[in-house]
Amino acid sequence: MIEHIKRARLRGRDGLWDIALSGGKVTAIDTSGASVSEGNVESASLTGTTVDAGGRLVCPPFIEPHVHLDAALTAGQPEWNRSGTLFEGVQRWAQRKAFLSVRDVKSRALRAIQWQVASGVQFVRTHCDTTDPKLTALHALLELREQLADVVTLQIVAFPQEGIVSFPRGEELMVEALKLGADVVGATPHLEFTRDDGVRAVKTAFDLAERFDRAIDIHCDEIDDEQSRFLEVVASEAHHRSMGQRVAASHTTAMGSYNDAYAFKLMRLLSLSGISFIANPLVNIHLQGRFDTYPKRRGLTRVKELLAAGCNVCFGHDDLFDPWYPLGTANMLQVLHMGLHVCQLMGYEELSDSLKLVSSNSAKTLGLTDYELEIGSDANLIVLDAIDEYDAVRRQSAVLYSLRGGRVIAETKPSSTSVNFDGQSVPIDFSHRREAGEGA
Ligand code: 17E
Ligand code: FE2
Repeated sequence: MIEHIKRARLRGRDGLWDIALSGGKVTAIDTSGASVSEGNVESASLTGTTVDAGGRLVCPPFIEPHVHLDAALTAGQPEWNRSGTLFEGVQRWAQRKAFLSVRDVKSRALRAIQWQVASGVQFVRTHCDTTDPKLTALHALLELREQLADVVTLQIVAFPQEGIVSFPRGEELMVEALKLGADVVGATPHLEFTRDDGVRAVKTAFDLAERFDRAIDIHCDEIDDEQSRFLEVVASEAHHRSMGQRVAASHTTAMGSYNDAYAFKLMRLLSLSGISFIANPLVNIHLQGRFDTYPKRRGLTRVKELLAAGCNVCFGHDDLFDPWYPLGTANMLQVLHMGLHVCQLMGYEELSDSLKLVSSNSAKTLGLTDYELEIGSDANLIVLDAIDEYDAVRRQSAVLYSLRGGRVIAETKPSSTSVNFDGQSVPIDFSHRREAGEGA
């Protein structure tokens, strides 16, 4: 068990800090009397019950608010998604789904969770396809949720990939999934056969959430069709039922195609409703725009505008080497990096304040309490190989240590690189701080 973290940098605070941990909680955060040399020369280290952060950034853990662990690591089985569309992904997954076993799902999901934990994630919301009469994947993920509770908090969404209304016994399977213990109610209104079916699916999801006292996370308008308008239905249901704090709209990529007059009108309802948004930059930029020639749409929701309107927005990875996405290592800084580019959130303040998109904002979306690094909160934190937030984002810094309840659950040794210039070996430090007085 770690009892002290020395010489830590903290978000939103100047200087260096010492953090005391005891009984799985943060018990003190005090100004450190010590100093640290500038740059990347000193690294973090662990001796006995003390982590010396060496001036590295210490934050609450990363959060994965949207992933499909049931499908993780199945890309190419039995066939690759060659068109790169969401629709071929659904078709390829249906082929693979026919061969699921509890063992198969558990071993793939476990591997994916290990990758997540290795890059500092400790809270995961996973979707789990309920359009399988046996609910095999759900049984597997429910077992993992209990078995891995020490290292990761797993929320499972009952996710009807092929529809609540359009799939045979779709609603019954959702009910069964919730009775078995799924944490969150999902829906896929834009994939239902008709507009009316989509509206019915959304209302059914809200009814089920009320009946079983669960949160809601809807795959909503994940399509480039500018006429896909289920988000207004989700937001209005959330508003009328006063459920916004427990509702998330995932993807909403059609918002990137709406005309500005409609988007303006919609924005008021979105703010009023208090719902959260999850964009999935890696997967949205890959799957959307596939039916366009040029100009080709980016297919991401209006992240910048939603943030400006005061809405809560966070980023998810969505897929790890599966029918919808052939890459991925579960690193949320890679997700963030893509999102900042595609959404053009590249101003200085936007970059220096961007970790919230994979941490604090995600905590709000998932309804996590006790998440921030404060006295009295759980001793869950990560030590990043970064001198500040901006540095972490620019370098996609490694997580040197991940602590859960004060216990080290992941560790990465920093790599070192040098160049040979003029016969001299020069150690390379990719971190960089703009010096006062430098430049204009
Ligand atoms: N299913 C879906 O409908 N949309 C996605 N982005 C994934 C699965 C990954
Ligand atoms: Fe998804």
